[in-house]
Amino acid sequence: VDFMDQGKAKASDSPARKIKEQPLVAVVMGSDSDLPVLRPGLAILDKFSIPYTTRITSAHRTPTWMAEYATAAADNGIKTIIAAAGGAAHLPGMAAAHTPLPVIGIPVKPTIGDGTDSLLSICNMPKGVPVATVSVNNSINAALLAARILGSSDAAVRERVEQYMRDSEKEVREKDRRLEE
Ligand code: RP5
Repeated sequence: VDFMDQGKAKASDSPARKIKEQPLVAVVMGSDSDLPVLRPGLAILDKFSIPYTTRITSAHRTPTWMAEYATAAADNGIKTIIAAAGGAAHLPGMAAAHTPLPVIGIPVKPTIGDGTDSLLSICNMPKGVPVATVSVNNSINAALLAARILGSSDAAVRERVEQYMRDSEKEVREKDRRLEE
């Protein structure tokens, strides 16, 4: 799969790029069919200049590889894991079971149903193994949450989060102003 090991990805279907710097976020997915859902979030990580890597680590089809990857992530310099999966959606929870790093789960809407099953699979973790869960297909919030986690100890990233918040406020205020026109 040509996007594996890329250091950056664009919201559009871009060709693979080699990692140029130490990735801080690992974006793992159960299948390459999850990638379109992830692209808006990857675009946020790009916008914030947060280095990341994307990997397919299926909890079902590649269980040993999935466990090895999550287990080694912290020692490999990863600070936060974003894990996307649909349907039974075990990947975020299984990743969290193998790492002390914060794991953010993205429920992916499967071909059957509205994604509620993915959402419940990910957020209903038994106590002791937390997964921070965003709404169905919401890779943007997953990326923003990863940025906030990194920003708590990185002033440059925190400033980009604050700028994003200012920009969002400005955009909504502008829309509000236009309603009067
Ligand atoms: C999950 O099953 C993946 O995360 C994906 O969302 C879903 C379907 O995978 P494919 O059958 O499209 O590979 O493991």
